[in-house]
Amino acid sequence: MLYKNFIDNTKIICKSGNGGHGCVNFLRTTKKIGKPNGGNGGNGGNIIFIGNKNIFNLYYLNKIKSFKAEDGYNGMKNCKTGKNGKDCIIYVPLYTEIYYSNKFNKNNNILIKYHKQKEYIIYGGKGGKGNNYYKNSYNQKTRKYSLGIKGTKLNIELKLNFKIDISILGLPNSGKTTLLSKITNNKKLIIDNYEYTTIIPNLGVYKNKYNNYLIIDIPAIKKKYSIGKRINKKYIKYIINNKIIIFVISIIKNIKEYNLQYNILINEIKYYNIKNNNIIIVITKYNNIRNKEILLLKNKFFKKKIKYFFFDYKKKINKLKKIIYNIIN
Ligand SMILES: Nc1nc2c(ncn2[C@@H]2O[C@H](COP(=O)(O)OP(=O)(O)OP(=O)(O)O)[C@@H](O)[C@H]2O)c(=O)[nH]1
Ligand SMILES: [Mg+2]
Repeated sequence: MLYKNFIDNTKIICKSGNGGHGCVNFLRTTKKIGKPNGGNGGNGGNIIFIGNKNIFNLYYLNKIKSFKAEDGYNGMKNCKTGKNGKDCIIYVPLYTEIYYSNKFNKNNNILIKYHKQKEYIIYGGKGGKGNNYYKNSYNQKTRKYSLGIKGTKLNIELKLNFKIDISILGLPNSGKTTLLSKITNNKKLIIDNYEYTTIIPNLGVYKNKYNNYLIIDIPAIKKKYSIGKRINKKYIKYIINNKIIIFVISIIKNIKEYNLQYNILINEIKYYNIKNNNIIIVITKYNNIRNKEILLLKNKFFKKKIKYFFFDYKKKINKLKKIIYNIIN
């Protein structure tokens, strides 16, 4: 099963609301037509972007594609101003970059950095004036009014530019997504006993008592290609400058598999010039490996001062969390 939910850039179309029209009306007292009393139109709704720390994805925006704020209401008699149109509020993840051009500036670029940051990207059209507005001592019976100004339609590009704290790398079916689900307590992730189940990164939040950390499960490193062609280039940006990289290595038949997979993973990150002193090795699927061999591996880690964790998906991962905690805090 595929879990296609991670979209990190998208183009959407947004339109602010039209302004309501001004109203032409006159006060009616018995038979006489009295003074102008047509009200102004309401303003059209704005397009507003708001940062939200609980969203990590542009998936829904990418699905909807087109956003429109409400039009302002027309003015009414008795000098009543029409209601303003409702704003269209678009919630985006932190570190979303918003690109758009308008008549004032060709290349606008706004970065959403914090929770609840509010950016008015397109203002709604102003409401028109009613004839009450245009009356004056010379013209007590004016029928003059103005139309509301039309809203503005813009193409807007959104790009996620967030910083990942921890990335999980490994070969197909090694248990990367299972590990992410354990660290983040997210049971909704798709875990399956097939290779390349994850084809688009899964993103999660690892919470400890001080902070939230973004953690990413990168689609498996392909086995066959040559070095530097196994991690999809477009995911490299998520692995650069991480606080921690976790290598998930499954040893099913014997511990020789460890060296084989470790070399693939380390060569790959070296190829992309990714330097990280905090690599944690997580060993999975070692149920059939004899204790003697496991001890050998543990000795090797100890001698080389490698941080490691033997993962059993049925058990708690407190020890791993402690290792992560000691590095990050
Ligand atoms: N025995 C054992 N099975 C595990 C362990 N971790 C994961 N599995 C199983 O291995 C299979 C693959 O797990 P995933 O988490 O989907 O592996 P993945 O690395 O994300 O796989 P891809 O996304 O396809 O690359 C699932 O059936 C898991 O239940 C483990 O520590 N021991
Ligand atoms: Mg997976």
